[in-house]
Amino acid sequence: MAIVLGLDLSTQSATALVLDTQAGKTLARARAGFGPDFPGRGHPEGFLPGGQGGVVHADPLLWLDGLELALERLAKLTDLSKVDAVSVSGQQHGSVYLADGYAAALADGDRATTLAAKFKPVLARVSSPIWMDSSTTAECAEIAATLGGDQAVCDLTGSVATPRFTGPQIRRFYKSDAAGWARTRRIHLVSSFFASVLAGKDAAIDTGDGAGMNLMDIRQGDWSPAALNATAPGLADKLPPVRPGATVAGAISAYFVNRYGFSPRCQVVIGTGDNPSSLVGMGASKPGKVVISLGTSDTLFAAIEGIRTDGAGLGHAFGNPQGGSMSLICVRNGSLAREAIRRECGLADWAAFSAAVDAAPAARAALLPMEETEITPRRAAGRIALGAPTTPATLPRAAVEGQALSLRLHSRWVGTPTTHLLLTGGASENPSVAKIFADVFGAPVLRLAVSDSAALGAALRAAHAACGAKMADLEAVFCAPAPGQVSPDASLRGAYDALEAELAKALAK
Ligand code: XUL
Repeated sequence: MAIVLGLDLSTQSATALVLDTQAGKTLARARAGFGPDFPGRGHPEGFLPGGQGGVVHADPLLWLDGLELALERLAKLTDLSKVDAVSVSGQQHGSVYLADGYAAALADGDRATTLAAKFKPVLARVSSPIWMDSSTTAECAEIAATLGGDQAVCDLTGSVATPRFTGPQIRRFYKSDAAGWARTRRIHLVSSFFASVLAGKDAAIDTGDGAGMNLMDIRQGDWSPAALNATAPGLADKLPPVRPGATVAGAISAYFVNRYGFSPRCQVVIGTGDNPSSLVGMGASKPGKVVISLGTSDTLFAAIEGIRTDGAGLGHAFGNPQGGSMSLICVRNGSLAREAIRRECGLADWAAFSAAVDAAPAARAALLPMEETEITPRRAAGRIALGAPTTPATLPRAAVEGQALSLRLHSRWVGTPTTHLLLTGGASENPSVAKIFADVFGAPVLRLAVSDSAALGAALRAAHAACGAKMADLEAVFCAPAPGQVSPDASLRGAYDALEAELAKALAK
């Protein structure tokens, strides 16, 4: 058993979590927020504001600075020389473009030059497109046309060509910036970039995050030559290999030894996306449990037997870092919409929001709040009202019910009944919200005792892949649900079925 470090590079922050797997304890946790900790950088929410035409990019140098700040804080809390292995979780789909000289920057062990200073001269593209970007509709259509249509892309890669996915983003870069494309020697995902930075050399992309690119053959777990050719010429040479999640990249680089005091024996396990990582961190890497994560984006995901794809083109099949595959749907208007409704109703805080939810009758009025362009369902900003009309008093409950109903409707393609829901993410701490999810899905809701499920998943993967720990043993200790299951109210089932049918009808129009 071992001391392991999990790092999560998410949209808004870098989180570091150290576990002692022998003692079954969390030793330390540190975080750096890209907005709050770097107020001068102009990224209040972790990405560059004001992008036009659906463009949403972030600054990879800020991510590097965030990692360093989180590690600096961590080093004050725990002895990093004791860490046996580390792995990474990263926001999915985001990509980093590196030019000649990047391998030397990765290998540079000089403790006096920061990571950002090492990488600034070797970025082939100064900003990184992230998962919130929706600017690649034309590129998606071009890729789909070359590969034989939406269904063909979905069968091959596990998803229809999807604007936020890395392949369409790469195609847009290739089309719009010939010089930048020519400069690009290596393209990494956020997760594989940070695993490479830690290992001091190129690390592979895992099958979990690789599936979020529209470039990987989901059945082979390797790049699809047809998808690469449909995306950009010469792409195969610019990508690292794809490997199973339990692959060790090598020992940690001299930089982390020299600057933060890591042991040169510390092993780096390749990274994965934040959703596949959360699947592990929630103890749901075997089929049977459905996870709903209520965060900046709301996601619903589950380990699945075999591979299933969503003919409607909204759901995704990703690799499961522990083997097999996982389903995922992603809703853009998560916390953002809940916050907007809270402010609109003049509710000062979440306690007031919960009180309003509790005071309103269940399953009467529901409303799907899409304050920004939505990706599931694919719709322009707007609201869909269901059932009885809402009033300011019933709006908070109606909005959460609408979000839960939409997640239920859009996860039907997965085809397995939900026996247990595991709820995570900021809003899951709210008991009223948890109760609505139990009632709408007609399934008991459990919450994880530990927050930061993506960072936890990274730490558990490091222990499993590099230190020989058994995942089942780790899950029993670190993924135990918090006491108190929230049970569904069976008498509401008929009313929620009717509201879901009404939503399906409204979306079919
Ligand atoms: C999943 C997705 C988001 C990001 C958020 O497909 O786009 O959940 O991974 O970090």
